[in-house]
Amino acid sequence: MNLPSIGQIPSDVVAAWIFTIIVGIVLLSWLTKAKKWPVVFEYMRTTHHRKIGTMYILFAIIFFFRAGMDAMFIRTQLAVPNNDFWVFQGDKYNEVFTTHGTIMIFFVAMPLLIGLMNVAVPLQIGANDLAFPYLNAISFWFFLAGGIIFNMSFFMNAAPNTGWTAYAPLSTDTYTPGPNINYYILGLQVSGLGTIFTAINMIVTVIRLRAPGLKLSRMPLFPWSTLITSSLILVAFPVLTIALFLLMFDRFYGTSFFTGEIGSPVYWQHLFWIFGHPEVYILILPAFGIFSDVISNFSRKRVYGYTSMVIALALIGLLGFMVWAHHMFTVGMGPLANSVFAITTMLIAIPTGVKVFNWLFTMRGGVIRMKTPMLFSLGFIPTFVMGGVTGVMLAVAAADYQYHDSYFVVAHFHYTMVGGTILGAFAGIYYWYPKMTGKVLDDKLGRWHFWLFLIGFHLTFLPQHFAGLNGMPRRVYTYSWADNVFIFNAISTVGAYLMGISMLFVIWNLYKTHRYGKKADGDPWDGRTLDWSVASPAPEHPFNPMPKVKRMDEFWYCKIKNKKLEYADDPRPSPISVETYQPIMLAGVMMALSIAFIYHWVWLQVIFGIGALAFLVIRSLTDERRQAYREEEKP
Ligand code: HEM
Ligand SMILES: [Cu+2]
Repeated sequence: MNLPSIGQIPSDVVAAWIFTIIVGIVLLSWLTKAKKWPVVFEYMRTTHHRKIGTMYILFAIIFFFRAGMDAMFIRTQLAVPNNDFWVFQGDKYNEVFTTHGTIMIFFVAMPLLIGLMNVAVPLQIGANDLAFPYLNAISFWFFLAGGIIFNMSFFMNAAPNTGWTAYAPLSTDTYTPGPNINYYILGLQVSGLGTIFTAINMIVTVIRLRAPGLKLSRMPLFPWSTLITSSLILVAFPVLTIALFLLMFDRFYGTSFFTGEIGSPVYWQHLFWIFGHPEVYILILPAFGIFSDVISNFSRKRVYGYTSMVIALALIGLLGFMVWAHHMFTVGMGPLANSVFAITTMLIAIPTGVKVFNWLFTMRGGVIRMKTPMLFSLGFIPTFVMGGVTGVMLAVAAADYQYHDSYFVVAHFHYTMVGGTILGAFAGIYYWYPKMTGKVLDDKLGRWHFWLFLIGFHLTFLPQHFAGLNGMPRRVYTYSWADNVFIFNAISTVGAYLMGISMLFVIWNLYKTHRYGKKADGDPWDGRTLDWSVASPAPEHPFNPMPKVKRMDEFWYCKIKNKKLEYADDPRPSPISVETYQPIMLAGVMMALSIAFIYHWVWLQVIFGIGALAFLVIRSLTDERRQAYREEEKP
């Protein structure tokens, strides 16, 4: 047991405690005064896809502010040479970039996209809910439990400090003996399990629950990207699970998978990147799906080259699994392996290029409306193209010896992750916000958000290419005047603050919209797909009666022909949503179990382990569907 004792705790942790306690008290008293507790309890026991999706997005935004603060600290420390900002030097700096990267990937980008899938996919395919609503609630609470476990580390002054990749041997107990990396392992393990469940849920939903007549070849592109992404998750995440288990065994039980005579740190790199590379496609493909639907909607045209769009999605997904070692050109795999991985990596540019041209052709000759979701989509195209170009540069194995672990890489992946995933998530949030809450976000404030964010983004990350080319390594907390990178870092820091300011417009927008915004009708964007044929916010049982689909964008063609959607007379029985506290309780048990592992409290491991299994048994013995299906099957 090595809990920190008062007196050795650095001032940033103390500040965080004080801040959190004050915010907690304010929040609790507001909930009580505004009589919001019934709403809280309703969301705690819900299994409804829209409510769960909304919670995913809400907590992802909270984590976005948390990891964004980390980014601000990093950038402030790096603003000028030889800087000494607050405590963020040395190992503290390692902690900050580690929590920043890990939280952004696992607890911001992933839940933003999964949240949007939850809200939109069932509505777009004419399903009344996901295939397994109960499992969906488990997924969500596991994500939140994992996020809380990971973030707790900071409050216990034990934040993980080996980078989001947790490279061995640094991450083994020889070099990082404290509980820090245990938080990383258990946090990702619990949330990863939730992600795997979501993938299963999405695949079954898209395959089984489409409205009658909505063939796969007529399905909008966001559900398509969800289907393909979920398949990637099902292959990639179990690899992460296994890698984390092996690392845990090395740390806890004295095995040596990643060190010693037989084990090797390079094994960790292979396992991590066999997961990690597909992971970046898991983050980008749903964003591609969102952009396709948004661009087609706001150009009043059906998406150009639909079939090639689907094939490109699938090809990117497939190639994504064949390129992981481009992260390892410098570990000494030899020229043959390096060449193979270089070539497969470059091949991905082809389907990606197809998609970019299809988006441009979709707009060509269209009636374009510049609403906020469309702005984010338009901002994405050139940004992502730049990220793609630097990606191909990095794929040149010989050149990568120069770029590797420099700020050039940092610039590259932020161009793809922020310029792709985050812009996509913003586009999706502004687009589907009426479906979540029944209100349309203010367009003017949305524009402010967009322009400040986009300008801030390029100011932040464009100069980092040059800092990298000038030799600035990533993961360093200071540099000197002689390094010739001051001006790039200074601009970068200004840009980061601009991005920070842009997020204040989101808060203002949420406040303004809910205080003064009017109620939206079901179809505020003059949409094409089935999600816009139901009320806003989406009701609990939206497709009753069930529409019948005879072509792509059926809803749109019915509108322009002034006809009503036709209805099917023999729809499939719908999944049954229940109200239950079991998922949140199970997630609580998983959290307690994780803490027992993090601090090696064996008795608690046994008790909470049994507790978790008990939930499995209880769930195996209940089946709320039996009764309901029997009702629906009656003639
Ligand atoms: C919002 C503005 C952001 C700023 C100003 C920012 C800034 C930075 C900086 C300066 C680093 C390098 C730290 C170092 O190597 O010393 C970094 C690392 C990283 N960032 Fe960001 N970032 C931002 C957003 C994001 C987002 C949205 C994501 C992912 C979706 C992300 C993912 C990462 C990852 C994975 C790392 C690598 C961490 C590591 O080296 O272990 N960042 N960020
Ligand atoms: Cu990669």
